[in-house]
Amino acid sequence: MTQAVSTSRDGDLLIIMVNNPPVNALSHAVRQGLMEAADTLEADDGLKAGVLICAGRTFMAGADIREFGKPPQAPHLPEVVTRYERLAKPVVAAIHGTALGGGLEVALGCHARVAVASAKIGLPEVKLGLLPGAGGTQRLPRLAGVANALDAMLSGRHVAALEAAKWGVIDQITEDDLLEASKTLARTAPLRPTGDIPVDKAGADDAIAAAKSNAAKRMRGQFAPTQIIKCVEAALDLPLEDGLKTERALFQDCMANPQSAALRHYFFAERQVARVPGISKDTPRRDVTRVGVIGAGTMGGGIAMACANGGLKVMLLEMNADALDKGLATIRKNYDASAAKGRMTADDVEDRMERITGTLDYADLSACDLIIEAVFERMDVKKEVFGKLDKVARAGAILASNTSYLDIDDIAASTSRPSDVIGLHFFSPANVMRLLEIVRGKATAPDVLATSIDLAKRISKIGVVSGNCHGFIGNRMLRGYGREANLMVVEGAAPQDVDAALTSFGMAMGPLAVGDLAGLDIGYMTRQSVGRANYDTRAYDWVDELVEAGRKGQKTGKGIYLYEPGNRRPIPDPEVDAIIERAAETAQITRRSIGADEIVERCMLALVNEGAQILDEGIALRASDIDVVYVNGYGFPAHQGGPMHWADAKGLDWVLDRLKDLAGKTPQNWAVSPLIESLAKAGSSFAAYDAEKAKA
Ligand code: 3H9
Repeated sequence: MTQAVSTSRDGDLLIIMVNNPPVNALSHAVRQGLMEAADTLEADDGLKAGVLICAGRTFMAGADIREFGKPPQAPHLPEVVTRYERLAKPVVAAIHGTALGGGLEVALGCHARVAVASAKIGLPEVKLGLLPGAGGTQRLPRLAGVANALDAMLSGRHVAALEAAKWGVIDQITEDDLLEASKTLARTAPLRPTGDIPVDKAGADDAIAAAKSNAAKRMRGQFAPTQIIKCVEAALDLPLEDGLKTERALFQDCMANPQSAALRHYFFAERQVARVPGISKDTPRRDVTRVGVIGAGTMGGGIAMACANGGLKVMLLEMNADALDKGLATIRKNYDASAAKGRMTADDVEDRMERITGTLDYADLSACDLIIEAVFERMDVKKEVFGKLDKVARAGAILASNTSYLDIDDIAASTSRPSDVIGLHFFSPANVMRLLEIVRGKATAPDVLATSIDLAKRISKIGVVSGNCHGFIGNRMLRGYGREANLMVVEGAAPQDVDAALTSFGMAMGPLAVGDLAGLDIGYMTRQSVGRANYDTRAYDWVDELVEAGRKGQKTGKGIYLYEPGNRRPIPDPEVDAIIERAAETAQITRRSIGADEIVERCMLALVNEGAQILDEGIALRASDIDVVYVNGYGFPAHQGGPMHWADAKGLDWVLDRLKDLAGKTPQNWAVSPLIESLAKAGSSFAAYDAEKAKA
């Protein structure tokens, strides 16, 4: 018997205990141990049934993702599940924590399932670019019905035990001792192999059609969802054994698809971000229960909501009563909209609103443990606010700026306590977007940083630590990306072609439509302040002409595109085409047709080149952090893994070649990153660079 699985006798029952911290993933040792336990149960005539239970914080949370990509070792998971299903004695799965992926598939192979009320089940393989490959696509529809099974497998969501019980997946929910309840059921459980239950065909066609349309709309460009639907069709049309064969073949296809490698990279990337050199669980933290937010506009209001959602008390400060009332009313309207969609109850709305208090007086911030300013993005304004905070904030309070570009050290210098100052860069809408860039200034104290990393988790954000530079990680990288997108328009691509190429790649929105959404006047003002010598004027002169003609984007009903009242759908405008053509003539550019591949390539290479520079300078701790920033803050498709993973997947030697080619044509726009040069020459990758750094 392996250490990961142990067995013990309890009268005529065999208790099979899995113990493979941290999440009881089904590694080779666990699969082997489960097979041996099945042998023991079968061989001993004194044993009538089994209970499969897990030690630690959770039931098995799935196959061991770290084993993927390595040569598979028998026994394989599908065999383990079938072995349990076909045992001549019933086994009850005792579920606590999360029974996910392969873990749930093993439970489905058991003959009954008991769960504690707090348990959750799910088949999240789609989030790894996979499908449930150990019978889940065949057995879940048999127990839960086709519609519920498709919902679970396409969303990958965690389904609460109570809901799963309604679906027929959990046989019993217990408030008492899980092992005792499972033992009692095991003594009476019928031998009912899930695979022998016929799939209910009523309503199945409609469920399949709805899933196909949902996948086409919401999971555009993703490979796994279509394969999942094919498996469910097989469950409906074929006997179990053939359905399992179809599932196996399509699972292998998913595994071989680059999207799965990208999503697996992304899974581990998200789990790396909180690891910051010099910060450990022993680093002291400051208590945060009261948060001050300065500015009740879109950003401040969203930050206040995010904090209130995380259970914090918020003091929201504005300059005048009108602005404060408007800000509070918007917050209530947003909560009411969530309640109307069934995402929260009316009581939740009142609870959250009670946590937010408005004020016009800086003195009311004196009790706050953390104060986040979200005022106008200008250094003199920020400095004035921090000067005031320095006077009213209690000793030890953390003073944070939501600036998206400005120098945190410069802001900190306007206080007498720079070690308490940090950047907390939220993304709009701040109550929705998951990314939080945590900007560490040169004086930021370790406990301020550690507290901010914890805070991100508390308010359900993914906090990525960044060094201090203009635009930090995310916005700094946008510069080259935006330049290339705009430049290609003058060179010959229509705005809608540029946007379509990038949305087909998987970006949530094209860069030109994003410009219209954010307001073209913002970039215009920045260009006016930095001066024409400091950017490629060919890329932006046509946009400046639009702004000067009053076309500032969605807010004026027209920008790069036209907008019908109340509709955000961009409509190409021939007037804009004429402006672009004139701009090309003035810049003496001979327009040419530009394909989608070139559009994606140039935009991605611009991101990667700047990303590498950011990495080299130590602004980002690791390449995978940059990927997390782009996926969570900029609509980058997780199934492409993030810009740095995209580069690795292409190969850094290819990336270097392409960058050199671009630098040869427009040297002023492309200074090839020395890090890319050295990694490419060594035949290395960003992933290997991260791994080396982690070892050091
Ligand atoms: C599958 O099952 C395929 C089958 O259908 C077919 C096979 C043929 N493997 O997230 P946390 C590590 S696909 C290996 O911070 P939490 C994780 O990296 C799988 N390692 O904890 C981290 O390590 P470290 C389907 C795993 O409490 C540590 O555990 N299942 C795995 O916030 C703690 O993780 C899934 O996709 C794994 N499966 O959340 C479930 N899972 O400390 C994936 C976790 O070194 N897992 N680790 O950084 C999760 O969703 C969450 O981890 C879970 C716990 C909800 C379980």
